[in-house]
Amino acid sequence: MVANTLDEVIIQRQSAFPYAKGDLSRMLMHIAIAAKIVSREINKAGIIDILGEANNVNVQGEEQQKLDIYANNQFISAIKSSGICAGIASEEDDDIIILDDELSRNGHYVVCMDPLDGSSNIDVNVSVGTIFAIYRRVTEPGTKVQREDFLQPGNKLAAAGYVLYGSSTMLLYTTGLGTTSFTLDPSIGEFILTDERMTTPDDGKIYSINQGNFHSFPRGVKEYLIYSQETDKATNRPHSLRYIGSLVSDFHRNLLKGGIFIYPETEKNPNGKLRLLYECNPIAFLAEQAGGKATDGQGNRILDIQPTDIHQRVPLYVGSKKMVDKAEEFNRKFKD
Ligand code: P6P
Repeated sequence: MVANTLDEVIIQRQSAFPYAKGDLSRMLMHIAIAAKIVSREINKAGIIDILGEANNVNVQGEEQQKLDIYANNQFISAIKSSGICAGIASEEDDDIIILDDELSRNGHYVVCMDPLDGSSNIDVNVSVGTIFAIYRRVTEPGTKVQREDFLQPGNKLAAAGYVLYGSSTMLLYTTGLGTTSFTLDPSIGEFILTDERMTTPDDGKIYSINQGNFHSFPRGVKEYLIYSQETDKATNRPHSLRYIGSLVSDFHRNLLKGGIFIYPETEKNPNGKLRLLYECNPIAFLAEQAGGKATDGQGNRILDIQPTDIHQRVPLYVGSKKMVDKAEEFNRKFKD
């Protein structure tokens, strides 16, 4: 049987898409094209002069890496060429990007994206990722998009996904009908179906958090980490801390093996570090669609949070349902 490519799966499922005019299909295919181009550049970054810092600082106050800018440009042009996206909110751009050509202005969708998340890891050859979230616009097609088109809760998402540039390049997406994964076969330039409907374990032994911030964590998080390091009588071993400082990589490992990723409030980031629109929401959507859970640690479902700013940050507790519940139990018990 011929292996299913991303395009084949998207088209086969098109009938299951709401508003199945093929728009969303086309958008996902264009995102996949940009992913292949960025993957090629990342995989030869050590050879060509594209590593290192671009002597620029983005809206987050973070040093922009040359590949950050390259990836941002590739995804913007690929999404724009789909002709159905009217605007983009990117981690790399202060404000929304209004696509105001005739075709785009009539587009029914907007995209929120982190074009290259974890990019500070590029120079040390640690996996990085692209994260995207697709909404139907709420303003009238034919007009310029407004910020309200982007400030929608994650429960309104039409689709979301990520590309993981790791030992292999993988693409995961969901339209609310389960989380599906593909692996790039660079020899034919196709994303090949890997898992039609992913399910994440209900429980696990892996916790992912930047332990270096321990002293500034809320009391409940500290107590949960102490609990996680105690030997589990059933298995006679404690949990394992796995953290490589690249959200997509840390999340993807836990999605497959079972685990929890936590980025809570810290002194430096009192609302957590990760951005709601283009990191937490898409990751939460993928997690829930694979049977996992994603909250802000205080019982609020990430996908129900009403955004107020395109670069808004929220605390993120995401992964195996029982582990998220356990961490929240400690937050309730040890409220600061
Ligand atoms: P810290 C990368 O910069 C990122 O946005 C995520 O990919 C990652 O999970 C997090 O920040 C790491 O942050 O504070 O632990 O270095």
